[in-house]
Amino acid sequence: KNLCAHCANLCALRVKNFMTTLQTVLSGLMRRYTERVPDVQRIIDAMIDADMIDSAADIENDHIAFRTMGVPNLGIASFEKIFLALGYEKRDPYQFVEKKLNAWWYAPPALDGPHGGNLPRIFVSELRVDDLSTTAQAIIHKYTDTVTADPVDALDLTDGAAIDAFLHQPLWPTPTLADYQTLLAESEYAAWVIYNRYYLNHFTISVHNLPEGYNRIDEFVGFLQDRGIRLNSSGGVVKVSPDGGLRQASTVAQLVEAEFTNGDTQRIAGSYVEFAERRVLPEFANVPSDQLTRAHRREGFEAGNADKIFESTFTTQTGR
Ligand code: OOG
Ligand code: NI
Repeated sequence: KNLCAHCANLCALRVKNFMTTLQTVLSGLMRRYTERVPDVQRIIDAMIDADMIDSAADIENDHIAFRTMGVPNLGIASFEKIFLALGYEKRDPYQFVEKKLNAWWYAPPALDGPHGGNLPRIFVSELRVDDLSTTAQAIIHKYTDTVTADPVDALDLTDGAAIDAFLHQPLWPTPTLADYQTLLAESEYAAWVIYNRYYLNHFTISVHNLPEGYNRIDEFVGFLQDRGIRLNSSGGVVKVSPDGGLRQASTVAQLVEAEFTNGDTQRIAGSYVEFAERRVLPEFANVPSDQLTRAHRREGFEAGNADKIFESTFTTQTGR
């Protein structure tokens, strides 16, 4: 499916088409996300001000994340088709029993060229709707049952503008404030998705590629705190994988003025920003620093870290 229809290979033409489509999708996501999350520009400006980068283009986006409802026609099974068609590869699953979530991560196409090697990974999670109370399930289905066929099947996945429009369109009717609040009391994640849908949940600054003095997560977190950026404290500000190789932190989600049905409005959690340091694997400890690539660093994700990062949008963090 990812191969060229003409030559049956991942040829230069096919790669070029992936890149064009992907760049359209990624820039559409980042544009709307930057508008919605003032911390994004604040952090970029602070990084420029500290001479870490010349512009936003110097930031490597480690990964982006999306949330979905695990119901027929939606969920990971539907959402992943978009990025699989653009050359992404499905990697490892993760489970979050307490939060009733499943997740997978996807590796970007290993395309040669100036940008291909450093496209963001993708982390997609879904709510295990069947595991919620019957009340919460009924609320979710009231909205999601309006989706009667997999909407991704109707999309032209070679058309970046069409994918961009799809990701930012309301897939189901706007919820009532009462339904939002009932969901929030049982599952913060459910409430987030019923309102925010496929809005980009976060992008992630690769800390290890920043200049010396900022390229360790503790240094970068100190910099953010000095500049007054509020960080998720769940499980400690810096989350460290058991192997020590993946170190992550995130902001507390910023509030957006949500408009519910009947003109009700409320400030609710929107999206946040994440920071990741991927350490060089022990077997590559002797590789000179100017020759290090992604292949030399800790890959993938870590369930224990992710479990706490999810809480960046929870009222336990936003209400601190
Ligand atoms: C995703 C939380 C997990 C990571 O990098 O492990 C995560 C979410 O909040 O939807 O981002
Ligand atoms: Ni993340």
